[in-house]
Amino acid sequence: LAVAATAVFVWKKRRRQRPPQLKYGTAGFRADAKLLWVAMERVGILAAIRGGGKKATGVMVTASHNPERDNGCKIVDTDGGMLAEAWEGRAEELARAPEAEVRVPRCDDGVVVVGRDTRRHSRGLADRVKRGVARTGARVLDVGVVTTPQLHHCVRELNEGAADASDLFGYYRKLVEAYNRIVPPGTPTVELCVDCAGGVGALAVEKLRGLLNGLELVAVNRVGDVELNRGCGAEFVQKERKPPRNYDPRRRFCCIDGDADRLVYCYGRDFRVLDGDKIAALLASYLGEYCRVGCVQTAYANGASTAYLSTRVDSLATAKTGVKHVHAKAADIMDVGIYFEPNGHGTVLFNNAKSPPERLAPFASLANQCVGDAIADALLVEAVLKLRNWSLEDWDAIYDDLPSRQLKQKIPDRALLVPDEETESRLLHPETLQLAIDDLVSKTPRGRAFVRPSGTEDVVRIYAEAASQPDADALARACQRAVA
Ligand code: NG1
Ligand code: ZN
Repeated sequence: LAVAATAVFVWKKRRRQRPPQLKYGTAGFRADAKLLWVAMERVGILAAIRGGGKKATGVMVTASHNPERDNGCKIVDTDGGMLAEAWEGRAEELARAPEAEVRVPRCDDGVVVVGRDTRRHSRGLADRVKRGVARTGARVLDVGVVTTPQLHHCVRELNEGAADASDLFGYYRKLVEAYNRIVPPGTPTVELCVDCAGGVGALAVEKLRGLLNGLELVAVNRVGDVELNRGCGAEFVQKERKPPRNYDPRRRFCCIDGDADRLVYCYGRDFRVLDGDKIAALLASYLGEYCRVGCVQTAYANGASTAYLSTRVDSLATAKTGVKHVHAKAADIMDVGIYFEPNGHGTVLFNNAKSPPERLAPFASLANQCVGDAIADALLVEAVLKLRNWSLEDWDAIYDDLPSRQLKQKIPDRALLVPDEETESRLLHPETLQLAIDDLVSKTPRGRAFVRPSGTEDVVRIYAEAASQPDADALARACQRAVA
């Protein structure tokens, strides 16, 4: 009896315990995988509730470009996009609540599509999500190891009436057909090495091999070749400006991240990086010849790209950091809204999807309309380069990046830094820190700098650009000292 009583006591205590107080950040919950077990089950419940017992929603278990030890999830809304911001608070409440306080409604006719990346703990965490979904009575559609954009695609397809999108056949067919409509057969073949960061993107690259006119994709840094996102992938290359592992300057290279929603290109022995800003510029300059184009950037966009775009697009806007913010603005701008964060996350939205100009129709099916998709974006870039008959050097030469530097600084409580709501490029608090940054900027030729708390890592991000690299480095370091 005493043993049973102890067991009941322990069980009751556990039910009253608060799980880790996670924050729904820039792109969902993200933390050390060990902290996520409870949250994942709650996320399953929330996703089912969001579907309202009728529609499909999705949960992708991934921590994207973060180190292997981290994990997280991205909740996919009924339209195939990211979870509506208004629901983030509810997701937080549910993830943080003691078990005894969780009320689980019935969502019998809903479907939650569950996918995961290649991390060791992703399968177990996805099982937790499934358990949460099952508690609501909704059906789980497990699509296994997929890229984040593939999961978004599945959700959208299901809600648009597809019987089953889980084999991804429709996803690949759409890409191949659209690309091959732009690039005719018989076009001389270009080889493109895709640095897959040791992640799931390699599976998609393999699927497309041999199917694209004039383009042979080669997966480099496949699952198991390297540790996920370490010394390779889009985040490493864009932030560190260093060649990824297994880089070969004689071959054409692009780099994607751990869940294949970011893309940057790189080339040469002097290692030049063509980032998301340059992808946006390439696509805007081409599409702008046929329709009215708008672009959305974040404060991290290189000043030279902003100057280039400002004279070439019909509308240019700045949004807060994070895809959900740039995506929303791009969906509301001109016929075609292009957004790319410098880190390579972006896409082209065809806002009058019913009637894009004839010539652009295949671009409208190639570009992922839900979220940034590294694989689709690489095909867009390759198609435009072929149409223009441009090399990577030609593309790179459209403008010269201003020298810039990004740093991170860990502080005891990054929530003390409150940026402005509009673009997150100024601090409202602490005012003294913003004044110190203003002072440093004013002393730097062509200087620009800002700091903001990251929404995906426990750090403060520091960005600086200036007329010369030493000046950009010095400005970034001085801001870092001011933050620390
Ligand atoms: P945070 O950690 O909030 O800066 C990062 C990226 C965003 C976005 C999200 C989601 C930078 C400077 N920030 O957000 O652009 O991609 O991750 O993945 O690259
Ligand atoms: Zn990613």
